[in-house]
Amino acid sequence: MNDLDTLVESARTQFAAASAPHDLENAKAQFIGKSGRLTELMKGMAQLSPEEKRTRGAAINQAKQAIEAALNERRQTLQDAELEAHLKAEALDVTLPGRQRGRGGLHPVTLTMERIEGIFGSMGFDVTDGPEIETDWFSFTSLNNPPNHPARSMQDTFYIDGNGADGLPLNLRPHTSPMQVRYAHAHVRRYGKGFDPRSGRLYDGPMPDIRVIVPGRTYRVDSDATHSPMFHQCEGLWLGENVSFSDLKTIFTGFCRTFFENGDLVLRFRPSFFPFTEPSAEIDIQFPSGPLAGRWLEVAGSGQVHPNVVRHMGLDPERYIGFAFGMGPDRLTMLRYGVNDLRLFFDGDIRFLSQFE
Ligand code: 2U9
Repeated sequence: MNDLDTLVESARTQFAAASAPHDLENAKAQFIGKSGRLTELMKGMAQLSPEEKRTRGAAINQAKQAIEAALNERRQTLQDAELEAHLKAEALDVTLPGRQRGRGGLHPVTLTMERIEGIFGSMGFDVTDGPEIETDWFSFTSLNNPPNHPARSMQDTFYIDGNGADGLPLNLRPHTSPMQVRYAHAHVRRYGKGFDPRSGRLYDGPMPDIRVIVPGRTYRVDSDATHSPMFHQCEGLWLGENVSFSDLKTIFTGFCRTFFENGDLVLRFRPSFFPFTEPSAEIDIQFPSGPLAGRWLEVAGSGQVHPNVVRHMGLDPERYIGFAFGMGPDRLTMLRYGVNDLRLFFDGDIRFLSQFE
């Protein structure tokens, strides 16, 4: 074996001994590279004759190729081993169930709103919603709210910078009543004094009753375990030529019994006061059995629409009469599910909310 064969053999042995890529690169430097043994041998050719240089050069080149081949082969082996170990370490259990996308659910208050809409919808009520930023006229004046009433104060109502078309500050609606006035205006324009395209004449015939509920977000300066600055309301209105307080009792009793799925539920209409209704009544319910049995629970306010409010809708209060009511879907949700802190609905804690899906 000549010196070159020995060198190649030595390289092969050392490469085989390298068990990690960086060991292999260190071993490589001993043979190929600036101060490697092959480079030393090349330098040693300086003294040889041209004939000897050719033969020796070819032999060294051959040795170099053999060493490089051994190096690449070992590199590949180590790479394969590394990949193999990697794959083994992160072995996938293909029999595990896939990661599922979490199924969303409706918020408990949304469920209540949809329930209310369904029940009143089945009784012939239209469902509508409108702006949450309102003018002074729609939120207060049209609803017969006197100029210095505390509900209009900054302690009770949120105001917005800048003024509405009436030059007065805009407010975050403290109830959904403004939308009922807006709805009534549209209804009156459409049926009351509208243009009849067939006859070309102004239409002043009988007007279908206004029958609508307005569920939505409302705002008041108030915050504790039972009040949130943003809360929900659902108000209702039925106005026509012959709508009485007893219709209110029938409608609202039917609603409560359906909502709470209890046909024996008892209602009490307790005299009260609101600027927009006269007479007015607070509505209480009583469960004959169950955890809340025997207690009177307030669920809504109601009353016969005040003549001034009827006039502000563009209708003659001598001809049109009806009732309105207002309730809090947040409170109805608390009663239905037995929740005692309103804030739980608005904290966004999925552990609480997912119970209602
Ligand atoms: C028009 C005329 C009258 C709606 C009414 C109430 C009584 C009422 C509140 C009770 C507590 C809502 O849940 S609550 O915040 N509402 O007591 N609301 S009568 O009266 C109207 C509405 C619109 C045009």
